[in-house]
Amino acid sequence: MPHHLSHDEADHDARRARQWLAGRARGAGVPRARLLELGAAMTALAAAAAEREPVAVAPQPVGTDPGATDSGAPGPGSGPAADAGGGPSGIVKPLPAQLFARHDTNAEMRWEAMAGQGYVVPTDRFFVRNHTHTPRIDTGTWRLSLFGDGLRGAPTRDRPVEFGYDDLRRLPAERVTALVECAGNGRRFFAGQQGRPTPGVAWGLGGVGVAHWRGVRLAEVLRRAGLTGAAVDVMPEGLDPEYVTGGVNLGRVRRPLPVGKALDDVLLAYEMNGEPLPPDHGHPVRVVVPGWIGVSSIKWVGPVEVSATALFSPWNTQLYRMFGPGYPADGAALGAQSVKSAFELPWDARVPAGAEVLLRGRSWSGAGPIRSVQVHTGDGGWRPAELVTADAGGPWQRWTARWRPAGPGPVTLRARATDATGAGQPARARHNDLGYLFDGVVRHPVTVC
Ligand SMILES: Nc1nc2c(c(=O)[nH]1)N[C@H]1C(S)=C(S)[C@@H](COP(=O)(O)O)O[C@H]1N2
Ligand SMILES: [Mo]
Repeated sequence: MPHHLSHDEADHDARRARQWLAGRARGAGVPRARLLELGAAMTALAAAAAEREPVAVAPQPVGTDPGATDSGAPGPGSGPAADAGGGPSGIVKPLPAQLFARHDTNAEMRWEAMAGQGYVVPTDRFFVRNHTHTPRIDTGTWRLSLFGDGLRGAPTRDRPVEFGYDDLRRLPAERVTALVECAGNGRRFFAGQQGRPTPGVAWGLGGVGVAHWRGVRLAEVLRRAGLTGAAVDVMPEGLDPEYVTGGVNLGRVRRPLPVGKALDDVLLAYEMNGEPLPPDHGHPVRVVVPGWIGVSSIKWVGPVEVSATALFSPWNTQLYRMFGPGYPADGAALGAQSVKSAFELPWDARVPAGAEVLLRGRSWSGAGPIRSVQVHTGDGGWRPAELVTADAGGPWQRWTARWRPAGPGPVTLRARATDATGAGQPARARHNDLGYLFDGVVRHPVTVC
């Protein structure tokens, strides 16, 4: 399960941004002036959120995604208590409170739901990140439609090269174990630990999961569709509803990939953990882009543009970029996911005094395998955790640490990891206005009793 890092997303995005600003590319989706206004609106929302929100780490945070309200989804206030029936989230699978924390149209995995589980996250507890809602798509009428001037004969969006579901299933299949993580995972700790709330879904650490994916390589399909040497970018687009945020319709969820990455390790997945892809995770087919931020892995993929010129979408220009003090006015590209560590324990877990307990957790990084993990149990400083050797080189790393809590009372547990590139976890994450890529050490409260 090696990491694939042959194409650096940050470099790609920075280069594309320069071309876009120089007016050499097309298709940003939203006029530049409008994007700047939208940026100002989001900054204003961040400021409003900062005034409104008390600085607290609650077991069930309420989402503050400004977009969810505009897109017809339930707004703030429709927390777990208000819509416990299942419908309003727009998510199809059951969301029992012991497995998920709900944030409007999204569902966060509770880390205690991974206690006693194996390497992958079972599908019933895999997090769901939906900009709008899960669409129901019939495999019989579904088509993957490729078009653009990077393909032989330059097929158009109206007359694309099509593949049906059965066509894809007849092509050579591949299996990959890959991690999908939202770039906003850990966002609520910018508020809860650092006193600076940001807009966006208020994820704890559960906006991440690892699954076995099976499907056909995007490379295989691109070649059969007539890929030419002129192709530069490939942009898959979802069939879920258009996303409206801040009063702007950003269109369907889509994000370009450089053709090099598209030909390398990107999968068109039709199975997750050995079953047909379930509705919430992209049925019938989704893109899986190993090593890249979650939004690259487009669910319910339909159209795929293959272009001889650079492509842009709001998801790589105005959203999913680092903005704020210390970043360029046009934002900085998001690279690989940051290093994170989580205990497989409830928030505010109760732990018996006097007996030895085995703490379990996982650490991961988008930039490479985890090399070492340390834990801190409130007494005696940092010490090494024991790594599960079978996981070496994989997309995440399980670990354990023995602990004999002394007396009754509150304790703060901490874990921090270092990846193969040497990247670690600072005590405090560097701030950015939209709250991406939190990498700080999370302070996990437990009570010894
Ligand atoms: N079509 C479409 N694809 C999408 C999204 C979406 O809302 N629509 N969300 C993206 C984001 S932001 C993430 S983090 C991942 C989440 O995948 P999951 O819901 O299967 O966990 O899907 C990505 N693909
Ligand atoms: Mo995401």
